[in-house]
Amino acid sequence: MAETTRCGFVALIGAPNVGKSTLINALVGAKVAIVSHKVQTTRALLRGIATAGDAQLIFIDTPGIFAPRRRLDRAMVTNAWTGAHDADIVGVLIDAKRGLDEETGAIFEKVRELGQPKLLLINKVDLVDKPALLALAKAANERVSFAATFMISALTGDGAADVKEWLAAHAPAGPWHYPEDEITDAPMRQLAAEITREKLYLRLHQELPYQSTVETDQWKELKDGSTRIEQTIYVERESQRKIVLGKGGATIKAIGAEARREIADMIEAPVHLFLFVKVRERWGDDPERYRGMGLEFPKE
Ligand SMILES: Nc1nc2c(ncn2[C@@H]2O[C@H](COP(=O)(O)OP(=O)(O)OP(=O)(O)O)[C@@H](O)[C@H]2O)c(=O)[nH]1
Ligand SMILES: [Mg+2]
Repeated sequence: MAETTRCGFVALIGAPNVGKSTLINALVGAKVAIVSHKVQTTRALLRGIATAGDAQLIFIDTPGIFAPRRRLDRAMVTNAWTGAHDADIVGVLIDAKRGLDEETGAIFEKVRELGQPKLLLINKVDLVDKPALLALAKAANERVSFAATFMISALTGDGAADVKEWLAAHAPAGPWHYPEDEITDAPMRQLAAEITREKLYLRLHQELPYQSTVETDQWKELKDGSTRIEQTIYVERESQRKIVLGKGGATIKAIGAEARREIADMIEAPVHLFLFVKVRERWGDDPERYRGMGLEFPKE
């Protein structure tokens, strides 16, 4: 068996918001990574696992790469490059509409130094005309030597099967790393916290810049088959806490209801979700919070 199987680690990297997490979900065929229209949604590395023929493909979702300013930014960007360095193949996503802007150019400079085969994935092709796409593919390939270029729409799933097929053919030979039916390596507690963070982002994208984080504090399977989950949403200021709670607690209630529904779907059991909101000034400088997110705490 081991002689015929293949197994490849594929990191997906790119600027914030280009659609890396959306693509992971399309490739895996299930939602494993949270997605939002805000930049810097993904924080830690998350693996989504797919199979294609005799190949197991382990996709690594990474935080968007940008010029970091704050401590949390630095942790995220370092994390993204770590994901790229550890992979067998690197998929570089660009946003077809944004094209080769300065941020993408800076990423290309560093991508060039990576030794692994690199794939160019031009995403969001549903938003642009074909001639523009061809020009973009040409310009990108002049700057980095990509092993192949794919035009895809992670949102509609267009082109995802071709990407998978290419990766399956180019993954190194070897035994599978995960059981056949596994779709992610992230623990349920972490996925559940991410789901709540996604609902928070989707509901409060204007009011709440991304200074919030969610942790699962308690996870208890009850005798009646339901699961009791307690989570804490950390914000940095009292004013943000008020926003998350909303008038008469309406906002937190709505976030809780949406998160509860999705978590229940994921674990296929009824869920009682209790959300708490705590102000933790400068949680972005608190090592304890980084552990919860699966990030290294940068010294400065
Ligand atoms: N029109 C269109 N929108 C897309 C496509 N792929 C992703 N998006 C949207 O782009 C936004 C960002 O998607 P994400 O998957 O969260 O992007 P990301 O690269 O993981 O972002 P970060 O984690 O913040 O770095 C979301 O609103 C997606 O719905 C696509 O193919 N077409
Ligand atoms: Mg993401």
